Amino acid sequence: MDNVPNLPVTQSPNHRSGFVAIVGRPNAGKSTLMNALVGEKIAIVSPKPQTTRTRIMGVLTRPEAQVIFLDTPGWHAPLHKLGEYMVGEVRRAVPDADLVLFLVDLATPPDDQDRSLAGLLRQAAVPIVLVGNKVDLLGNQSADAALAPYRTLLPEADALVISALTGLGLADLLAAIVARLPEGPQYYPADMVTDQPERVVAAEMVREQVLQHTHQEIPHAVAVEVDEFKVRDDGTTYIRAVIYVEHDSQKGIVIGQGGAMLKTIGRDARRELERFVEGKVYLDLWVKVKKNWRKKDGDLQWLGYRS
Ligand SMILES: Nc1nc2c(ncn2[C@@H]2O[C@H](COP(=O)(O)OP(=O)(O)OP(=O)(O)O)[C@@H](O)[C@H]2O)c(=O)[nH]1
Ligand SMILES: [Mg+2]
Repeated sequence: MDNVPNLPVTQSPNHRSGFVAIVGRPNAGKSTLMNALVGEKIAIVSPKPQTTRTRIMGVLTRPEAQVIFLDTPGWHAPLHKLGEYMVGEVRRAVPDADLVLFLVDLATPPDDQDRSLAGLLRQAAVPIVLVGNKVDLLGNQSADAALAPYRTLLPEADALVISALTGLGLADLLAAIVARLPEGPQYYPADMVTDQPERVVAAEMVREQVLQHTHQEIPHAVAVEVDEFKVRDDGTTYIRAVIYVEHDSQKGIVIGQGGAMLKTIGRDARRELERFVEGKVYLDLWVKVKKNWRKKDGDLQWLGYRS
C-alpha cells in the first residue's frame, strides 16, 4: 500500500484546483477580499495604500475544489527598491496564475495605476475576471455605471461586483472562480491556510499596528522583524520584534512621548498575537534605525523582501 497516493477521502470527482492571483491598485481591497474568501485573516489590512509588500498565499479547501489565492502588493509606479520589489511580486504572480482577479475600487474612477495594470493584463495569456469592489460605498450611483469605465480597460473580461467588506457578491464570485479552474488535485493539506511562517505572520501583525497608529511617511518607512518566537515552560509565547525605521526622527515618533506610542502599538499587537497563538503572549518590542533601508538591496533581502 506504500506507493498508493494519499488522496483525501473528501475529494469529489471532477475536483478543481488552481492558483488565483488578486491584483489591483493599492487600497482596492485585495487583502480584505482574500481574507473574506478564505475565511481567515491571513493578510494584514489597512486604510493606507501599499500595505501588502509580498505575495501572500491563502488556501481555500472545499470538497469540490482547492483555490490557492495569491494576494499581491498594490500596482503602482515605484519610487525606490522596495517599490520595485513590490510590483515585481505582481509581475511574477500573474503568469503563474490559472486565473487573475483584477480588483478595482468602484468608489473612484480608474486612475493611471489601473490603466497601467490593465495594459499588463491585456498582454498576459491568462483568463481574467474584472471584480468591482466597494459597491457598498456607491450610494445613489448604479454599480453598472461605476463599473463601465473599468470595463473599457478590459472589454473581453467577465465582470462582477462585490463588497469584500460586507460579503455582498462573494458567493457568486467564488462560484465564478471555481468554474474557471482546471480539473486538478488538492495540492495542499486541508488544514493549511497559508505558506507564511509564524514569525512572518507575527511580524506582519506588529506592522499592522504601526500602520494603524502612525501617519504620513512612517507607515511606509517601517519594516518589522521577529527574531525570537518561543513557547516558554509556563505556556507563554515570548516574541521579540524589532521595528525598523529609516531615520532617527522616525524612531522618536514610533517610540512617542515617554514611550506612549510604542506602548499603544505593543498593546494592540499583543491582543492580535494572543488571538493568533491562542494563548498568552509576552511581546518584547524594539525600535531601531536602518538608514534608507528601502533603497538598499542588501537591507531588503535581509528584511525578507527577496524574490
Ligand atoms: N467600504 C469598503 N471598504 C473596503 C472594502 N474592501 C476593502 N475595504 C477597505 O479598503 C481599505 C484597504 O483594504 P486592503 O484590503 O488593505 O486593500 P489592498 O488592496 O490589499 O491594499 P494594498 O495592500 O495597500 O495594495 C481598508 O480600509 C479596507 O477596510 C469594501 O468592499 N467596502
Ligand atoms: Mg493588501
